[in-house]
Amino acid sequence: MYKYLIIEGLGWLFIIIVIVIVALKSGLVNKLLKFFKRKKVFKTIAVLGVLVLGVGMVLYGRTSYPVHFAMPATMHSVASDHNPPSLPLLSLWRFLTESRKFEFVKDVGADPNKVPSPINRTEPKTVELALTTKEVIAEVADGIYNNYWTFDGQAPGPMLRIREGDTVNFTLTNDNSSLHNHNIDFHATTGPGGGASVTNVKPGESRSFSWKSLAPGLYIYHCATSNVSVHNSHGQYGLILVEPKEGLSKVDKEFYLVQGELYTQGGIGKKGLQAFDPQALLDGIPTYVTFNGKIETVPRMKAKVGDSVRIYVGNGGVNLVSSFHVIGEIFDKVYPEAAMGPESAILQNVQTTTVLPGGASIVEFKVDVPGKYTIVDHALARMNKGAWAVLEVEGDDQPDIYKSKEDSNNQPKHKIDAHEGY
Ligand SMILES: [Cu+2]
Repeated sequence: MYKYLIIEGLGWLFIIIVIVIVALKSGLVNKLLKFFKRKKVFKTIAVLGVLVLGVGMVLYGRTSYPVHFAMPATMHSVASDHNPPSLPLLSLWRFLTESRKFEFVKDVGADPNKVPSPINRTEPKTVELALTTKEVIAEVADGIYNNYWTFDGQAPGPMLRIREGDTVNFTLTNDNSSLHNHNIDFHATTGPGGGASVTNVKPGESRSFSWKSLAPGLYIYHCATSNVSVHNSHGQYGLILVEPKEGLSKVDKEFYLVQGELYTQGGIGKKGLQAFDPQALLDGIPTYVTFNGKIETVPRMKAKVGDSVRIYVGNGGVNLVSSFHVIGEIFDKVYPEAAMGPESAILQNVQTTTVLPGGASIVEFKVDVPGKYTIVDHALARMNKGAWAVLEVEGDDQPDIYKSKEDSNNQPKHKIDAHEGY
């Protein structure tokens, strides 16, 4: 993953060598040396001194440091949030020297099929849950490496599932290899920080707390260690479903998708290890927008014609509101903002639904026609940044619902749905 940095460095070295050789051959260096020899040393120092003073005054005059809302120094480099803050170069040095401890995760993207089984209990109980915060290196896409901060080595963290009224005994462990402190804020938890105030863990530490789930719904959990947006934009978010007492209707397939954002110094597609870009984070312009942490390479969500499908959708943020849409489908049912309860609205026949940063939604639909269905944030430029996943539906054609009027063998290639271009 350092290959591209080395190639770039060698490139600059070659360019500098050529410039130096040209400068020597053309006599430019000699002219400069003669100039300084002819003048007295004092004058030279005075000229340079005035020059440095001038440049310094210009830079000082142009820079402002508003006391209360300046970007924290801790955000200036790839390894942030040290306490006390360290200089960017020191942070970078620490990352380069200590990141060798990081695990290289082959596939950091959470599997959308990994949804915990429905809860069949009719009574609440005490459940034990645990997560481990871990900083890892993994690919966003082929050859593009990122330093992810994760729950359990994946982004998003594992989907959790409990029942309304359950009491949760939760333990957060921070892996030994971490460079940063972490904690967890469950949006399903009622209490200060959603648990963040009692789960701050240094590398190698564990902390536990218990909480009672008071309200059903689908909730984001995320790291809330300062600077929170930095932790979230490194991949520290996930979903917990609090099933209502009466349970949810049975469906054939359940999937787990969480939208997220990555901010890298290298532009989109730049290969090699990418440094974090705090300015892009502040500007709200992510380099990558992902479903389940990275760019999908093969469709992982599969269903059969006639299946009823439920997708638990979250948005880890931190900046973008998601316009969640499945191309070629209509949601039969949406739990807007993942709200649940007897007085809660359930929407029917919806094309696109909102998933707010730090929020969630539940969509349900029956798949009627075979084919590939691309799932997107319908702010479609984000597709070009990676915000898509594919649901593959197998089964017999359903000409009553959908058929081409052309002979399929004679169809020109460009008429084939561009989204099918795997
Ligand atoms: Cu964190």
